[in-house]
Amino acid sequence: MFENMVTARHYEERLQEEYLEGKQPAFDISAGPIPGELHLAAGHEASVGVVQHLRRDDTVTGPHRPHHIAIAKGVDLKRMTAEIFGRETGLCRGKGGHMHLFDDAVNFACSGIIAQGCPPAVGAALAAKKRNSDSVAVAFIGEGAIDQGGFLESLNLAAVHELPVVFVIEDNDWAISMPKERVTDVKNGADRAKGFDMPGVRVDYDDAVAVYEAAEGAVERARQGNGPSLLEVQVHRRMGHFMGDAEAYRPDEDIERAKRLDAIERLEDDLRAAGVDTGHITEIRERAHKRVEDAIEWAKDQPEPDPETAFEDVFTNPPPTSGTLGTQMTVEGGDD
Ligand SMILES: Cc1ncc(C[n+]2csc(CCOP(=O)(O)OP(=O)(O)O)c2C)c(N)n1
Ligand SMILES: [Mg+2]
Repeated sequence: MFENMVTARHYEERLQEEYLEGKQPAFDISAGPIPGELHLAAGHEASVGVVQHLRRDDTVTGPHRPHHIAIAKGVDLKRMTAEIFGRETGLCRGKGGHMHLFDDAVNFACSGIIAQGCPPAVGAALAAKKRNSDSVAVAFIGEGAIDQGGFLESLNLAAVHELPVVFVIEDNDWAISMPKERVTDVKNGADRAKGFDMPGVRVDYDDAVAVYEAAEGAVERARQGNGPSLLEVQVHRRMGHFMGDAEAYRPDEDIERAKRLDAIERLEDDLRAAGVDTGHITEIRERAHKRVEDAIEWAKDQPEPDPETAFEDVFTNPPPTSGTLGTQMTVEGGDD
């Protein structure tokens, strides 16, 4: 668990550096080796405590801030990095980017659409049940998604059919610039479970071991065929909503608090207190750093996709004259 958390943090710190390359001074979002938006999950690492209970055949769906969850689920780090860098050998041939990682080797997917991981997780759980397998599905969402129809309808369907799903809310107090209390009167997101007659547990502080322990019962309940659960974990957003977010809306003390409450440092202290020596901790950190550097180096070396393949594997009308990129596409039903 510690290695996954350290890998995720170092990975994101390195992505941050790569992302900023070439984007200054006017912040050109399309410039540099990582074009487009980038949402980092630094401060969310305690959530990996849930994933530690999972097997390869279990399904995980992540949100738009997916890296720590993907790493813990065992997504291929090299191909994930190539995807983020928009390269041909990426998980989605460089077309999905960092919010749309898909690795069927370990049953992992994520989406940039809020709460949209919930319905596919319910589908995976239904498939597991119909196949009489004991695999489970876990859907991660942010606290900003707890009023979304996709989430609420998924809870209902999972409860009615007693499906092996665990819904996990990562509560970082913010949805972009919107504080939680301005959009919902529910203080404890796990209370949403009551409306669906399923267990709901909230881990109030950002602690990976506490998350691990809270998730154990929920995953076990799903695996034994006893139905879904809801878990909320308090995490902290150490960075802006996306890279380039100046966070003018956020009080300084909230940013400082997020940086002070570091679940990785806390776990390291716990490991030391439990007798793990410094040499072992350093070895874990070095292994994680090397893995990250190898993945980034490999990804940057990969070819860019051939523009001729732009219309392959996507749901869209074909261009009016095949093979002519840059031609205006016709989209049925309007000009949006
Ligand atoms: C259905 C939908 N509505 C709006 C958006 C725009 N959007 C992107 S991230 C975000 C806020 C998400 O907040 P939260 O769920 O708390 O996740 P966090 O970013 O805090 O991790 C919104 C509204 C979207 N991607 N999908
Ligand atoms: Mg949030």
